[in-house]
Amino acid sequence: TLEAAYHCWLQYNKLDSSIEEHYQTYCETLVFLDHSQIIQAAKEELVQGITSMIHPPSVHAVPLEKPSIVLATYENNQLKDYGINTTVLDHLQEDSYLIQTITYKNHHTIAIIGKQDKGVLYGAFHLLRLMQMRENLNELAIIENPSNQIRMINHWDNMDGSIERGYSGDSIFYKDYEFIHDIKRIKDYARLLSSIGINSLSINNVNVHKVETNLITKEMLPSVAEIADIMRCYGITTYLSVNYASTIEIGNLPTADPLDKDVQQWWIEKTKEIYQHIPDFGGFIVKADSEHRPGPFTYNRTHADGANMLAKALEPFGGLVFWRCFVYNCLQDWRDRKTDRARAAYDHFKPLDGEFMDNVILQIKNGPMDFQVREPVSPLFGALQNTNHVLEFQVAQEYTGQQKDLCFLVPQWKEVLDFDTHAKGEGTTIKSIVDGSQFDLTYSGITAVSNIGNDMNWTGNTLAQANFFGYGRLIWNTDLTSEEIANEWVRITFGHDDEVVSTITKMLLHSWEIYENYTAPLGVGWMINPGHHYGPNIEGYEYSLWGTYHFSDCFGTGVNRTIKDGTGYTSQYYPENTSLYDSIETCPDNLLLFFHHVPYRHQLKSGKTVIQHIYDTHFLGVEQVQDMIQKWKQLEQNIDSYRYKNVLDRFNMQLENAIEWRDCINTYFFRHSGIQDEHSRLIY
Ligand code: GCW
Repeated sequence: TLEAAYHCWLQYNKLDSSIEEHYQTYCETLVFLDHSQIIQAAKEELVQGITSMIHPPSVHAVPLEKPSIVLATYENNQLKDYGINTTVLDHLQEDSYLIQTITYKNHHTIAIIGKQDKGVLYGAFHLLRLMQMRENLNELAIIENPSNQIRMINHWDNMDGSIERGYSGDSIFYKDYEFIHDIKRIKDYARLLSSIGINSLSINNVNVHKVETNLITKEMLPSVAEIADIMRCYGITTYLSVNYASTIEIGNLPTADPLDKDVQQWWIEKTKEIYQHIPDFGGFIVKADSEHRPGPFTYNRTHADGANMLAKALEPFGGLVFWRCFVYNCLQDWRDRKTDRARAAYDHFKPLDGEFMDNVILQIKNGPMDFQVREPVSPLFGALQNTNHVLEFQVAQEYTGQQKDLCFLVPQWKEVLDFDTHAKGEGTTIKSIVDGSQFDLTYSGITAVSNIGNDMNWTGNTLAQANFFGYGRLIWNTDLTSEEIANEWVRITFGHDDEVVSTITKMLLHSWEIYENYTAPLGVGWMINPGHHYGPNIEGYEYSLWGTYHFSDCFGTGVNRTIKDGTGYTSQYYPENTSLYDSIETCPDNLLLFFHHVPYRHQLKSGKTVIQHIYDTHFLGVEQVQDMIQKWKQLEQNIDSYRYKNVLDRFNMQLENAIEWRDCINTYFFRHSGIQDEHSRLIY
């Protein structure tokens, strides 16, 4: 139903009587031993959830001699009476919590103890999730401590209401250059975010255009504060993307030189003003000197100069600067074979390691290019050792099917997080770098581009809710498996019918591979329509300025990024990975064309030639989409018609897209190579 689509994984459907009886013992009574705005949110959520799953609970503020759910922060004195040992929380992160089943004065009791009130809220959501999952509650002994300290989402919303790379309607925050003030929707969004542990949110596009530059003025700050007020109740800190050249655009200064005294003073005053409106304001996100955005390069200053200037202004308030490393030459000449866009982030930022203030956090995309279906990891992870940084993923499916095609990205993100950089020897995984532990970073974590909009179901394709959910769950606990996350999402979103659960879980888990099968092959990327980035256009970017080429000709295809006779990009990794990728013998098949230019008859490790692999995967990809559609149709009776039809419509678009990709790619490579398909299938 529409309701189910809207509430995503917080539907709280009525439980069947057998399980209801089991939960009833605990759920009659809620006891809140502490009080705060955030605990109020936990209370509302538990009351709402339990009321709709079972029946309305009674709510109290003092211990009762009855079965109950009791909630508190860990320093609460009354916990002694309950005999709960909370010392495990001493050394855990501020967002940690425990959930324990105990006996209190001979009564069954579930205790949810947060290190702070945020932990109480996370614990409340956790308990509700256990109930949605039909788990037994009799012997709970849960200790949760988030893997990452910063767990963020970045919006690319513009104030005209559009969303850059948005595939699910318009902004929930803005319309026609005004704030919408839809408090109910924003609150429901905050609930979704905090239920999966997100604690930081930036609410406008990193490309800060004319009107949005004014978000930090007294005219607009009250409306930003209104959003921050809602987010605060759910433990979420609000950030803004700012225009690096604000001093010129709105400050009446002739320059944005970071070493200019007036520029520095302007930001100091401006920041003070922001904190008068939003006392717990998070700070700024900055895209500078990238894709025509202004930045310190104009004044011959470094990115450290630029970032530190803003960091100084924010420092007295504990504010942070997220400074993006997506800096490259977007006006490249395609004839220039020396410049390699993949090298850019490392070349710009590695030399600056250690020069940034402590409240600057560099923000690095997972790969060196731009959220392609398959890329190696950014070599900056492991290279930066003295600078705080976060990893940036893209939940929005810009290059992975735009929420028409199904592409569950958790498996991709896991590959990134589990990648061994070898920075400090074997086992220096990316997840252990971005969680701050390897290099003892003050600030660290993960951020991502949002995939939500004002569509009724938030994400366009209802199945794309799994990426939103999965992102939060994974960055909270980077050891969860893709299977666990997919299974959990399907059950709490579509219920527990065996066929539904197993069919949709399998679809999710295979969908990335399927998408890869029918799109750009073997890690080469791009080959999409310029501009909107949906559908095939093999040479769409081949003679353009963007640095995204594949160099296919009648002999072969792929980008030579080796040390000997390529761009030398491979040298940006630690030796183990440099040699892994540099040698054509050891380079993994799925990244072969990212690193090497090879003849079409080059033999892959799979035993197939490159050309035959291209044909085979593209025929297979379309068949796999057809198969998913068949399987989805078999679920018609078990899924409400609104969501059934929403997904079926998207699958039909995906099939059209996959066929177009298959035929364009196969035809292109057949015509360029002149090599026949071994199975003589139809190629045009
Ligand atoms: O992926 C590219 C997108 C741009 C985006 C840019 C960035 C917000 O195509 O739309 O701009 O990356 O990350 O800054």
